[in-house]
Amino acid sequence: MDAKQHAFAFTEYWEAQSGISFGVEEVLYSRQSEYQHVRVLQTDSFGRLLTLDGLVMLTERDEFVYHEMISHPALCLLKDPKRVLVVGGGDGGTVREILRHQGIEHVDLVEIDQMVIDVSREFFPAVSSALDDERLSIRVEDGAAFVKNAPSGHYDLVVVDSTDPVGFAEALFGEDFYRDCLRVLTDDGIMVSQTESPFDRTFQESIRAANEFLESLFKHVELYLAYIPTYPTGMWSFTMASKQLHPVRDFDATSAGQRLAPFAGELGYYHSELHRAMFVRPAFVDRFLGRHV
Ligand code: AG3
Repeated sequence: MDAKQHAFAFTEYWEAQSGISFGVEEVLYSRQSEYQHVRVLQTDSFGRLLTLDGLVMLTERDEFVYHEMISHPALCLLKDPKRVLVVGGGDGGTVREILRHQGIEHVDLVEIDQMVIDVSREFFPAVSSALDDERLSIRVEDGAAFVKNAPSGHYDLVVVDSTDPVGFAEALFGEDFYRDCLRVLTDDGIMVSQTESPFDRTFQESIRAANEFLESLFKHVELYLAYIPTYPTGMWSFTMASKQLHPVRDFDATSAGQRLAPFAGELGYYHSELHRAMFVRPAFVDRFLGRHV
């Protein structure tokens, strides 16, 4: 096979010399913002790639997995969600999914870095397509500070679409932040956070600790998995923390199917039958969470 030669390969290193590489056909954008280095690369395999400080945030080809899976499970579990807060996620992929739900009245998107929003609008039109929706308010500020000052009992759902727990994003995996999330949620509200890869040794301990702390605050805490080829190790986790509804036992697949019906054909990953299955975790994941199997 004739491999096309590219100027260089971009690699996100997971540890030492191991990672995932992409052939780069063109560097479309590369600039330092106030917070991080923002890059857009045209790859040979996954379309355009957005990186922040050298970490893969999204690619055109597999972003649907992450954005559907961080949004729809909780929205389909909730009885009648109306108000949602998204912390991070300035690229707009998460709000695009949330705003597909007709019952949603208002979404607050709190992104710390204006450059992420601007770059997504310019280079990822299919990801940022809902950023001008009239039900959306965009605030460019620190997410942890925003939640601290937000009114109690206001949101049905808080989605934490953050980068890795290092530097300024570390607060979004911390106890104070989780306490504030609990407070701003309605009585049966839900928080969903991206929680890294269970295979990745760098974050295993912080994810386990975060899970344990959430269990002291919320009635139900359940981690679920999705397969995201361009994130470290390809196996990714999300954590759902719920004040009332059990993520699996209170899930009604029939009403979820009806809720999804108007746009089910546009979804590539999540569907009502997947919901229960995604909470069934491999043994090593349950073990690291301290759940006995
Ligand atoms: N949020 C980033 C998930 C963390 C990826 N980590 C990594 N590549 N090391 C994705 C933003 C998409 N809205």
